[in-house]
Amino acid sequence: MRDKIESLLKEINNLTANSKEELETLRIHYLSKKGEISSLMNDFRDIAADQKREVGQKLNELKEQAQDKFNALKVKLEGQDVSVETIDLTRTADTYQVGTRHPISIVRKKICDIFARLGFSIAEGPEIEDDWHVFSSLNFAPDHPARDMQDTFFISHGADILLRTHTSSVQTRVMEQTQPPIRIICPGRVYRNEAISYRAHCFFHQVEALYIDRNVSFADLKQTLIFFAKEMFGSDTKIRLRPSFFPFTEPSAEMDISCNLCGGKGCPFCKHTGWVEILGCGMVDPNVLKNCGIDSQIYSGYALGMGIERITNLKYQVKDLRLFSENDLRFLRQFESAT
Ligand code: 2NM
Repeated sequence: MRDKIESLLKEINNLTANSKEELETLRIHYLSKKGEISSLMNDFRDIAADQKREVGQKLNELKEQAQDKFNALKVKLEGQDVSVETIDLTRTADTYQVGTRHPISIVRKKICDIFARLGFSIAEGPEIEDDWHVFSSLNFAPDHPARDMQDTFFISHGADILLRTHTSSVQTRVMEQTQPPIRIICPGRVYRNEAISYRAHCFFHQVEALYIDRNVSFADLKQTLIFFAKEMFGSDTKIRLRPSFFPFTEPSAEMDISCNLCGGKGCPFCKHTGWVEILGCGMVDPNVLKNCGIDSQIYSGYALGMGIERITNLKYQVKDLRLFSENDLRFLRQFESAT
């Protein structure tokens, strides 16, 4: 029996296998229930008692070595065998499912970047505001319709706490806290009490710009508007200003750009006028400067405000405002390649 164990040990040490099938044949031959080692285990019962200890040890050694050898051959085969290789190093990598920027964020960033290049810095403030910062300081008359519950969301009526209806309230806060020169843009969400439809929502997004210094004139405003329009909509873009009215500016104007769909020739989008309205602007009313502690004898300024949704519609022809707040992935994924 000892000789048999010795010769098996030698045999097993010299084993090789070139395929999984070969290896399996070897496993059956040596390690299965009816294999060589099992049959030696059976013979072991008949061994003389005084030899059991020594032969038993040898037998265990053989079994362990056979198992180790088998495992080693298996590892070696799997490392070489291309048919079981699961990684194809020549394959194109999977694409990552990255998120997309929201169209409002894309356009807000573009607007802010243009003004940043003119030296404007970003200012932000609270969405929950008080009457002073949203209306009174900005020269809104006590009976102005915007103060009506029909138009504004009030949080507490007595204390005059409300949701801001424009980001001008941020500019009030900056004017109260800093002396000119002031050159800021205020992006943010604003709220108005409107019935929701494809063309109106109870919240939307604005960017407002404010520039106050000595000798700021309407000509400065106009140059800024021309620069902005060309940067935003392309260098062929024309602008036109129409007289308008806002409580916080005098004089006030609304700006149209040549329709960027038809190039000004006239199409259904611009109602065949060749122009589309994109923002309001004007020279800051001296009353507003006074209310915020700025000497209107020394300083003057211009301000302008635009709805981001409006600009986004122009750039991307979104037909229904509600798409901006529904988080429908079929809509949002269309902006995958935009920055
Ligand atoms: C607009 C149109 C015209 C505006 C005015 C001010 C402030 F605070 F300086 F008085 N901020 N923004 C303004 C002026 C906003 O939005 C259509």
